[in-house]
Amino acid sequence: TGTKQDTQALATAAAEALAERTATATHDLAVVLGSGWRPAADEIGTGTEVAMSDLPGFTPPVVEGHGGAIRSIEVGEKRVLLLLGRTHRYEGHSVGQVVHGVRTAAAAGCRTIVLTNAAGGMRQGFTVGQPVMISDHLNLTATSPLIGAQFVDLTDLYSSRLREVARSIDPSLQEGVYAGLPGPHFETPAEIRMLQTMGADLVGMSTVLEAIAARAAGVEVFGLSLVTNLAAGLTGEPLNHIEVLEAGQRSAAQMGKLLRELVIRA
Ligand code: GMP
Repeated sequence: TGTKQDTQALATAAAEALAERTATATHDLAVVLGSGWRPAADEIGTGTEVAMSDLPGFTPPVVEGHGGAIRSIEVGEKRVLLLLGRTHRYEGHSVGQVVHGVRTAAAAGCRTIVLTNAAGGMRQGFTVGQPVMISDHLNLTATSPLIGAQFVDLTDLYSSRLREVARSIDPSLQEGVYAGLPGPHFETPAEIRMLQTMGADLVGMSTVLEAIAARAAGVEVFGLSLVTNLAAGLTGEPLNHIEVLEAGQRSAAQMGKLLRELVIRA
């Protein structure tokens, strides 16, 4: 993963390259679009796009549905970085690579980050296609981006202020606890029952490490899951990634509008 200085230097180099390529010295806010969220990008805005592979420290994602570009856009008064595609541990990448996008956004000046993801819903009443704000998480990846080492407080990691802002846009928005697992396999039904007992409402394979890295960098975090499927064992149907991407497609326009409004008011 490299030392703290190395990872910081790499993020700074990526931010500098990004500033040059987008002709924008600093950005205010970043949005990471997770599995299936890519179709929502154009609803948020269009602008100059830079391939992640052209920036220092980025690894092109290998899983379908995860792009690999950063778009610079203006939304209202804000200069926004849209990260189209993210790096996951299950692709064989290091924790440092997984959080490099977040560290780059912080180095580019972003004080706020919106982390979106596709997740399995575990709470009674959750339906496919429903957006759920993340109120807190269970980091079950058995690792941390801060190894090396830093003690960091994670109280109110998912900003209650930003959740309030989102509720002012859509008062019907629910919130829940996200369990972040390493993947790449989906859970067994027994694991889902365990996670429910542990207090989780949503389950996925991303976000938690990025949220921790963002907090360590002093960046305010908003997390938004799209329930793309009900978690393993809840419907009797097998799970697959295609279903996850299709659920994203169907909700893209609605999710894009919500994100755009959130970015304006954040
Ligand atoms: O389809 C897999 C992708 O979507 C991964 O990147 C996961 O983060 C996310 N995902 C969607 N539904 C689920 C689920 O039920 N369980 C887990 N672990 N990940 C899910």
